[in-house]
Order: sequence, then structure tokens, then C-alpha cells
Amino acid sequence: MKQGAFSVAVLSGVVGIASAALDVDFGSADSIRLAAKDVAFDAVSYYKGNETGETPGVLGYEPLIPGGNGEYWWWTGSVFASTLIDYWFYTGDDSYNAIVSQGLAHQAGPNRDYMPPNYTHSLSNDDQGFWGVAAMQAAELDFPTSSLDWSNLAQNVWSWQVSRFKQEETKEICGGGLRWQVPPSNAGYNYKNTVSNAVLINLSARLGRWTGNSTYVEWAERAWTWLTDVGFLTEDFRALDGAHVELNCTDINKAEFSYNAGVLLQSAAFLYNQTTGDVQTRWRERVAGLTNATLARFFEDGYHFELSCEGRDGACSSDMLFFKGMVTRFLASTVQVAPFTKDRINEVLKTNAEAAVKTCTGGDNKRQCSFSWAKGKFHDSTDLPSQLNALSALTVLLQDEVSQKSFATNATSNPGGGSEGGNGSGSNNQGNGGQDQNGNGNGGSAGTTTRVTVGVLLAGLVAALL
Ligand SMILES: *C1O[C@H](CO)[C@@H](O)[C@H](O)[C@H]1NC(C)=O
Ligand SMILES: *[C@@H]1O[C@H](CO)[C@@H](O)[C@H](O)[C@H]1NC(C)=O
Ligand SMILES: *[C@@H]1O[C@H](CO)[C@@H](O)[C@H](O)[C@H]1NC(C)=O
Ligand SMILES: *[C@@H]1O[C@H](CO)[C@@H](O)[C@H](O)[C@H]1NC(C)=O
Ligand SMILES: *[C@@H]1O[C@H](CO)[C@@H](O)[C@H](O)[C@H]1NC(C)=O
Ligand SMILES: *[C@@H]1O[C@H](CO)[C@@H](O)[C@H](O)[C@H]1NC(C)=O
Ligand SMILES: *[C@@H]1O[C@H](CO)[C@@H](O)[C@H](O)[C@H]1NC(C)=O
Ligand SMILES: *[C@@H]1O[C@H](CO)[C@@H](O)[C@H](O)[C@H]1NC(C)=O
Ligand SMILES: *[C@@H]1O[C@H](CO)[C@@H](O)[C@H](O)[C@H]1NC(C)=O
Repeated sequence: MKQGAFSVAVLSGVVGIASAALDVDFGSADSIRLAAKDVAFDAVSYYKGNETGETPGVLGYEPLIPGGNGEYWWWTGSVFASTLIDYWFYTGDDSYNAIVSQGLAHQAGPNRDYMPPNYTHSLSNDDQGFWGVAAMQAAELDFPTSSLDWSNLAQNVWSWQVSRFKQEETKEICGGGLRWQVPPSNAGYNYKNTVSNAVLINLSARLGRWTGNSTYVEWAERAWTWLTDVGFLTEDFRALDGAHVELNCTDINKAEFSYNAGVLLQSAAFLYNQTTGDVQTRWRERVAGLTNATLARFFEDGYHFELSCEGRDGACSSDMLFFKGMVTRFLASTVQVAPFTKDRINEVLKTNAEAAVKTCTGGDNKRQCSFSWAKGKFHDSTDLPSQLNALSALTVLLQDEVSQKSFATNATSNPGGGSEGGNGSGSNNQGNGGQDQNGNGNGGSAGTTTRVTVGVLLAGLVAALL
């Protein structure tokens, strides 16, 4: 991630009236699914990674690579993958699974840890982390693969980040915490930021749930404690951007970006779900506080407004253009693992999608979307992040359609079974104490496997954790 410091802009969104070329009936799951299909198609039309001579997984070449067009940074390829994995999960349309798998595999690099040598010059902890997160998501959703062990990729990323975190604790600068950049020679190595640590928390929370191994949950708590101690996460749950090591992290850059809050919220939700007793109460308070803060700061009028840059024309960097879709998906998965947030969050997800779709009247086919949902109509230009944002906004409305599916763990996962096509994408856990069963899915209406929820299994994990 390459953002600089930004001051907080004044909110100025006014919703206008526009007729959407994407004709969506928000009361109908079929209608939402059809619209999502169009938006996904237009999003993928920007992707060149599967063409001869192109690099799988990335959305263009970084400015620092010779001949690079400088449009999108390396990490954004992981957002493309995550969005399409969720698209497949919510709709059952597997049209893009092959290019997503190919990209995730290619960018894992020679050591399968998302540190491919091509990108060392700009490698940051958050960048590596977001790729790890995409691999973890693939594991949890039993995303079909013939050759890769998704959770192993995520674990490799986690191991690297924890070893760096330990090193920082030894040095006592800022009391610990991950730096932004990885190689000391990179500009930004002297900055510690919220998102790098938040992504480590996210991975820890989810690996904890995946394995049932409490070491991960302890790490999530450790990194969370650091974020609050250093003051990056405030008492009223504002997630501030970061600070410099020269000043022992006292010069906090107060810019607030939605994805910082979003990653923390979703992580807290996963931790809430897998803990019990007082510990669970603490995570529940964090979930509640971050839900409030996220909705109040970034969804004041019922749709996402990127506080720190939107409203100042051209002030959102190419990185920031991706945040809306990410946060939308974080909110939706928060509902899944922390259902007590459902009413509050779902109300907003609906108005959010309606606002997004109003912008989808652009491009040659008159259905492409644009970035600023506050404008209430198409404006400026078409671009890939705007398509991904609108796609996320639509797909998360299909939550009820997938309520019978739930996130896998290492005991239930069977991604290989899904790669054959036709026989479903996951194992069928019958609450039999975690035995793997390679059952056939009884194909749901959207063409995906209906899986018995792993709630029973989860209860077992909770017992194992505490
Ligand atoms: C964190 O975990 C969720 C839940 O599986 C995943 O969907 C999401 O992409 C992750 N978010 C980040 C940014 O870490
Ligand atoms: C790349 O993937 C897209 C989407 O699946 C597909 O339409 C296109 O034909 C593929 N291109 C090549 C060269 O395989
Ligand atoms: C690294 O760059 C080379 C040359 O452009 C390319 O062939 C290769 O696919 C790239 N690897 C990754 C992981 O992007
Ligand atoms: C730097 O900050 C940490 C806590 O954030 C503190 O423990 C440490 O004493 C500080 N070091 C200096 C030199 O002030
Ligand atoms: C899941 O991971 C845990 C911790 O690594 C391990 O002890 C357990 O055996 C794994 N379970 C399965 C079914 O692979
Ligand atoms: C739990 O995970 C940690 C970190 O990966 C590992 O070192 C430890 O061996 C695991 N414990 C068990 C019981 O699998
Ligand atoms: C969140 O907001 C709700 C409603 O506005 C309020 O009742 C609740 O106390 C808040 N919770 C936290 C933890 O801030
Ligand atoms: C944990 O998540 C599952 C879905 O994966 C959900 O059914 C369950 O209610 C959640 N637990 C709690 C305590 O909210
Ligand atoms: C699906 O499962 C059935 C029963 O096990 C088997 O006969 C069939 O060949 C499988 N189909 C595919 C496409 O793997």
C-alpha cells in the first residue's frame, strides 16, 4: 500500500437521482445475481493476467518495474482474487475460478510465501499479508484447487510476519509492532502502520479458527494490544494510520482509512466467534465498538464515503480506490461470524448497494460503475476498482442464499473435491466430531454445494481453545 498522509476532508455527499442501466430488483436474489454477473464480467474484462506474455495475478505493472504502467500496485491483485472468490461463493458462478487460482498460485512465488522476488523493491507487510488473507479465504470457502494447499500458503505468510513482530519487540522501538515495509532499504521501512498489524491479526484470527490451535489467538491478542498501547487504535475505536520509528511512534498520522477499521472489525468478529467467557465478552465489545465507528465514520448517509480522500477530486490514490469493496465484504463476513451485528450492518449493506448501482450507467455498454457513490450517478471514468467495489456491494446481499454454507476448518476442508466440477465444492460435515467425509454436495439452487454448517464443530473448537 502506498498512500501518503491525508488530512480529513469534509463530508459533502448528496445523493442525486439517476436511472440505473443495471436494472436491479433488490427484493430478488435472482435479479441481484444477474446484475452481479454483468458487473463481474466487466470487471474481469480489465484483467490481462491470463493472456500470453502477461503475468498472472497482477492488475498491471508497478511503476518501479521497467516498462510498468504504474497503474495498480502488486497487492491489488489480491483484492481482485478475494472479490472473485466471494463472487463465486455467493453466486455459485465459477467462470473465473481458473484465472483466480492461476493468479494466486503464480504470485505465491518460489517459496510459497507471497514474497516473489519481482516485488521485493516495494514489499510491505500489509501487501504480503493481503495475499495471505486471500489464500486463507480460499481455504475457508473451500475454493477449488487441484494442487495448492491454501492454508499452508497463509501459514507461511503468518510465520514470516510473526518472526518480524518478535524482532521488533526485541528492539523495543515503539514497544514492538510490525513495520510497514519489509526490506530495510525500502522507503517506508521507518514507518509502523495499523494495516500491517491488522492483517496479521486477521490471519491469526482465522488460522486460530482453522486449526483450533490457541497460539494463533494469543498472537492476535498480542498484536491488538500493541495497536491500542501505541495509540493507533483509540478508545473510541478510531483506527489511525501509523507513525515513525525515529519518534518512537509518537507522531501519529491521524488519517482514517476505512480498510483499517474494516480489517480490525472482521478480525475481532472471528475472535469473538471462537472464544468464550470474559475473553469473548472483550472481543464482543470490540466488535460492537468497531461496528459503530465504521458505520458512523464511513457510512454516514447509508453508503460508503471514503472520508480521507473522497470529496477532494482526484485525491484518492489508486490504492484507496479499492477500499470500498474490501470493507463491504469485511462487514458481510462480520455478520456471518458475529450475528449480533446483523440488523445494523445489513441495513447499511442494502442502501450501500443501491447507491453503488446508481453509478452503473457508464462505459460503452452503459452499465459500468464509477467510484463515488455519493454522487448518485455515473461520473468521470470507468475503472477496475469501481467494478470490484460495485460487485462486492451486490454480492454481499446474497448472504441468505449462502446461509447454509459456512467457513471450513482444517478438519472439514476438501477443496480438491470441488475441482472436479459437478460434485460440489466441499465436504459434508455431519457434526461427527470433525471426521472428514468426502460426501457429494446436494447441489443448491445457485449451483453450489449446500454444506451443513460447522456450528457443531465450532463448538468443539471453542472448547479446545479455552
Ligand atoms: C480477513 O478475513 C476475512 C474473513 O475470512 C476475509 O474475507 C477478508 O478478506 C480478510 N480481510 C483482511 C483485509 O484481512
Ligand atoms: C482469460 O480469462 C477470461 C475470463 O475467464 C476469458 O474470457 C478469456 O478468454 C481468457 N483469455 C485467455 C487468453 O485465455
Ligand atoms: C516476474 O517477472 C517476470 C518477468 O517480467 C515474469 O515473467 C514473472 O511472471 C514475474 N513473476 C511474478 C510472480 O510476478
Ligand atoms: C518507546 O515507546 C515505548 C512504548 O510505546 C516505550 O516502552 C519506550 O520506553 C519508548 N522508548 C523511548 C526511548 O522513549
Ligand atoms: C488441524 O490443525 C491442528 C493444529 O495445527 C492440528 O493439531 C490438527 O491435527 C489439524 N486437524 C486436521 C484434521 O488436520
Ligand atoms: C500451534 O501453532 C504454532 C504456530 O504455528 C506451532 O508452533 C505449534 O506447534 C502449534 N501447536 C499444535 C499443538 O499444533
Ligand atoms: C453502538 O451504537 C449503539 C446504537 O447507536 C449503542 O446503543 C451502543 O452502546 C454502541 N456500542 C458501543 C460499544 O459503542
Ligand atoms: C459463529 O459463527 C457461526 C457461523 O460460522 C454462527 O452460526 C454462530 O452463531 C457464531 N457464534 C456466535 C457466538 O455468534
Ligand atoms: C460424482 O459422484 C458420483 C457418486 O460418487 C460419481 O458416480 C460421479 O462420477 C461423480 N461425478 C464427478 C463429476 O466426479
